[in-house]
Amino acid sequence: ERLDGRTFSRQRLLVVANRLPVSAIRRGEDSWSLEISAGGLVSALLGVKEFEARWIGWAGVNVPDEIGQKALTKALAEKRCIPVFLDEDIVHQYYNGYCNNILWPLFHYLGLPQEDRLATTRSFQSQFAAYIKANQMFADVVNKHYKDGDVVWCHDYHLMFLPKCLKEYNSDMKVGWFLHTPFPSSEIHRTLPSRSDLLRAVLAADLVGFHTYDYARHFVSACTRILGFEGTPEGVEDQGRLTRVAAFPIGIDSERFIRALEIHPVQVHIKELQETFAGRKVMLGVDRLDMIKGIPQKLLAFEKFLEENSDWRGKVVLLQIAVPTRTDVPEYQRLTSQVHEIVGRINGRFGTLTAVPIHHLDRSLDFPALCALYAVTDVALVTSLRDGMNLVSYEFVACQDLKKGVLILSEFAGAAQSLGAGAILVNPWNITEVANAIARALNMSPEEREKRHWHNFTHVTTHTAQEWAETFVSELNDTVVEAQLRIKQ
Ligand code: ADQ
Repeated sequence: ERLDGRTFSRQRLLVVANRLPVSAIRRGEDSWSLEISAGGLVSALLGVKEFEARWIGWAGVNVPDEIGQKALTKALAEKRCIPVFLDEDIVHQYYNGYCNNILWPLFHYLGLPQEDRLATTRSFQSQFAAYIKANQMFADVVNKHYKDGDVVWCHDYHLMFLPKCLKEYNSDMKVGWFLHTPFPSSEIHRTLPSRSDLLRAVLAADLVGFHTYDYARHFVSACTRILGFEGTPEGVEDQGRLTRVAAFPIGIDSERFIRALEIHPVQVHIKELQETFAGRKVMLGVDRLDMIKGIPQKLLAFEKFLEENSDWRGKVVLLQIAVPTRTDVPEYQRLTSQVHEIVGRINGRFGTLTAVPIHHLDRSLDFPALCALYAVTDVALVTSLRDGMNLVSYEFVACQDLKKGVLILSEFAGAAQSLGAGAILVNPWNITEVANAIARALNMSPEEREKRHWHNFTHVTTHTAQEWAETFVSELNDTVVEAQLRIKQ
C-alpha cells in the first residue's frame, strides 16, 4: 500500500452516466447484440491505464421481461458494463421530462418551459419525483457493485441526486460528480422550483467538477445565495464539511483522430471530397440538431455573407451535418423544419443548376467519414448559443495538420476559453459579426492561419481526454485523503 492509502493494483473506477456507451439490439428472447459507441468519455477512459473502469447506466432500451434483462446483463458484463433497467414511464418522466425538458434548457439559458404554466407546474412535481426515483435506482445498482476502495464518478445533469443517494448508503464512498453542460448564472438556477434540493444533493459529493471556472463560480454562487453556505477558494463549506469544487476542462483522444488520417479508408474519403469540391472552399458545421447549437443563426450568417460578398458565390460551400436527437419532442421537430426552410431558401436564392451553397445532412457520420470531412475543411463554424465545452471544435483542430484551417467559434462555448487565442471568436446572435468573421477566415493569410492553428493544435494534443480523466480521479482521491486528515486533526 502507498502512503495515500491506494494499493498498487489498479483502482476500480465506477463510471455512472445516464446512458451506457453501447447500443443494444435484441436478437431473440435471450440474445442481444451490442455495439460500443466510441464517444469522448469512452475513449478518455480507455486511454487511462491507472484505473480499471466499469460503466453503470441505462442501455437505452426498455426490457420489461426477466429473461431479457438477465441475458442483457450477461452480454453487457463482457463489455464491463452494468445496466440500470428503467421502465417506459420512468424514462418518459425522468429522461424526456425532467432532464431534457427542464434541466437541459434551463442550464443553457433557455429558461423553464413556457407553455401552460399550471400544467407545467403540476407535471413538474411528478417529473421531479421520477427524477429522484430514477437516481435512486442508479444508486441501488452502484451500491450493489461497489467494493471498498472503488472510486465512483457520476456524470451530468441526469444524475444530480446520485451523490446524495450514494452517501446515504455509505458515507465512506469516494464520490465525484462532473457536469458536461454549462452551470448557469445563479439568477437562472434560482428559477428552478427544486433549486435547493438539487444543490444539496450534488454537494454530498466529495468533488464537483465543471468544464470552466465560470461554471464552477456560478455553482458556488448558487450555493451561497440559495443555501446560505460559505464559498471558499476550495469549494463550498457547510458546518465544517467542505465539498471541493473545481474546473476540469475535458479534451479529446487527439491521437485517435491524428492516426485515423493515415488509414486507407479515410484517405480514400479525403480524395473523393477533394475531387467533389475542387475549386471551392469548404466550410463545415457538425452538430447534434439541438437549439443550443445555434444552427439557424449559423445559416442566417452564411446567407448574409453570400449577400454581401457576391464574388464568393459559387466558390464556397457550407456542409452542415446535423444528427437528429430527441426527435419525439415537438420543439426539436420545429427546429428541424425551421432549419430545412432556411436551407431551402438560401439554396434557392444562391444555387445554380449544377451547384448549391449549402449541403445539409440530417444524419450522423461514421468515424472515417467525419475525420475526412474535418481534414478537407477550410473553415469550421461552431455557433453554439451555449455549450458546455464543444468537442467538435477540438476534433476539427486535431484533423487540420495539412490545411491549417480556421475555426470560427462561439464565445458561449466552453471551448472559447481554451481555443480562444487561435479561433475567431464570435457572438452567434450577431449575424453581421459572424458574416464578417466568415469573410475574414476565407481571406486569411497562410501565415496567420498557421500561427492560429498551432496555438490550438498544441492545446488539443496536450489537454487530452485521458489527462482530463486522470486529473479528475486523482484530485478526487486527494480530496478524500485531505478530508480524512482534517477530521483527524
Ligand atoms: P454534445 O452536446 O453532444 O456533448 P459535443 O461536445 O460537440 O456536443 O460532442 C458531440 C460529439 O458527437 C462529437 O464527438 C462529434 O464528433 C459527435 N457528432 C456530432 N455530430 C455528429 C455527426 N453528424 N456525425 C457524427 N458524429 C457527430 C455534451 C455537451 C458539450 C460537451 C460534451 C462533452 O453538450 O458541451 O463538450 O458533452 O463534455
